[in-house]
Amino acid sequence: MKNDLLLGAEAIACGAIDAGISGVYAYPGTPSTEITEFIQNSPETKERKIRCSWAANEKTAYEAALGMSYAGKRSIVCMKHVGLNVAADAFMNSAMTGVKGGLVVVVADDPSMHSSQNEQDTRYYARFAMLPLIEPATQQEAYDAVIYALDYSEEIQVPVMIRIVTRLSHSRAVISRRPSREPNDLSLDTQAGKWILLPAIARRRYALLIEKQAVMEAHSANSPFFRKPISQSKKGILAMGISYNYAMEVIVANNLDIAVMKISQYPLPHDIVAEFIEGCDEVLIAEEGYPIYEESIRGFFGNNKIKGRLDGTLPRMGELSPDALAVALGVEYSVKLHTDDWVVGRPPALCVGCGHRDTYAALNEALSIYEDRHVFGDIGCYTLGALPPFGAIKTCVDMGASLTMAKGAAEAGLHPAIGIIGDSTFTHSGMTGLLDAANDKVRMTLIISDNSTTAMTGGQDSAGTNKLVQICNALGVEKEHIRIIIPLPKHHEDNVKILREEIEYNGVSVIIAQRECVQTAARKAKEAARLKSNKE
Ligand SMILES: Cc1ncc(C[n+]2csc(CCOP(=O)(O)OP(=O)(O)O)c2C)c(N)n1
Ligand code: SF4
Repeated sequence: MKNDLLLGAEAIACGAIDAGISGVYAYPGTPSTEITEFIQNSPETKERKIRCSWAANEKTAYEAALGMSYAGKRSIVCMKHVGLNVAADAFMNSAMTGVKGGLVVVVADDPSMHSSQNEQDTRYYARFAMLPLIEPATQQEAYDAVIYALDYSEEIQVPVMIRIVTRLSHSRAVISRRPSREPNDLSLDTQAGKWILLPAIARRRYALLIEKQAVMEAHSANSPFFRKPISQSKKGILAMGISYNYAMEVIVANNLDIAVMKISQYPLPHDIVAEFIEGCDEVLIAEEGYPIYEESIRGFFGNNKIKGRLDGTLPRMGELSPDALAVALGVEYSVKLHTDDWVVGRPPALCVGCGHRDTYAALNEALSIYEDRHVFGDIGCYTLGALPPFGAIKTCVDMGASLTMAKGAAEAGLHPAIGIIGDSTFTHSGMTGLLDAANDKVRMTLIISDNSTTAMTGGQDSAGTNKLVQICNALGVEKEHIRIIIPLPKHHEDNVKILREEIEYNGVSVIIAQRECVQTAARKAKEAARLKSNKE
């Protein structure tokens, strides 16, 4: 046993390494990014040649992990919650094909939306796909869960999900690590028809998935992450995942006599949950995320007995906390650090010297002669162009939506119709939209704000670096209407002129604003200096 002080995300990474994975597949997204970064930087990864580079998006990541599973080896695929929307087609259908080598899907949810557009709850997806999900409450459980889930996936022959949340992913605890397991050998899946989801086979596979539900529920009831109540109190809490810690913190601090049942594995083990609720007069359902199980439990046990997010006993949205649990239990408890007293809040802003600033300055001036100034934005550092001093974009919905929304608005009659997208977002979900726009010969302009990195999530490699001109041309944009500008103050007048020329072109034009992110450039320079001084 070896002890390490690790973030929850890093504990997941260590669990995967120690469980003998042959690959990690991922697209960055807070709060999941550190899982892959930890694996990329681990000495074991080099020694064992664990495959670990970033994928173009979550769907390509998921399918590649599925391919590794088909070949008999173990893999994990990691993403933030909204990434699962992108991978959903592959994910849902992989429940039907099943797996060979263990496949664990780690999804990091972001309740309270610290750095996300929504707070969707991944447990819905697991229930939708009828797959098992484990929701660790602590960093140690996160580590243990990956090892358990990879074994379980091979045993039951389906992908197993692990759901973590920001608070767990980004806080540290000491983890005991186990000795590493050897990776699986290459052994291709030869089971006839299993992977060919033609209707006749798919129907059989679906029947098999339904049959497995009882086995999965039995596993949940015997889960190593399940805790049965110690107290016999008639007042109960059904605590799921990390909410268990919040409940226990308040109970211990106030010396309360409450029966707490902890659930960390799904499908919900219905029988033991029903028995617990039947034995109580009142049960608080504490689940981090949507009131998914509260809703179904209310259906069985009625509104009088069940308390939770739906009746306002707990807040309807946002993260739970010991404070929220204390209010729900009617006791005094506060661990709030009054950070407002010593940390001055300030609105987020683009870094000084950032190329996106000069792109927006040029764009705003180029558009100043038009009456309708509607620029469709996207997700990345450049979304901050929505705020003062630029106020340059009107939308930010999901990755890739800038250009397809500009296309739709152009088709509705808007001119100029402009989308602005980052280089990583473009290769993640923008390319197919550009193909549509080129095929439909839409009058619109796409600006790719290319800083050669995925800056917003910490500067990971961007899949399209040095390939954007060829990609746009191959997708049908004419060479003369793919223009490169350098977003620097000294090129401002030229950039405004180029933007105006392309806005007036009656077809699809692309302007690539190309300048490396100053933070990534500084980091690379520091790393190069460090390597040089190591050599000397
Ligand atoms: C489906 C999905 N996956 C991942 C993310 C997290 N994320 C937001 S923007 C972004 C990419 C940013 O890179 P880029 O488009 O190059 O813009 P930059 O931040 O470099 O300006 C990522 C990974 C997300 N919001 N949605
Ligand atoms: S991290 Fe890079 S891209 Fe993001 S605001 Fe700073 S300089 Fe701009």
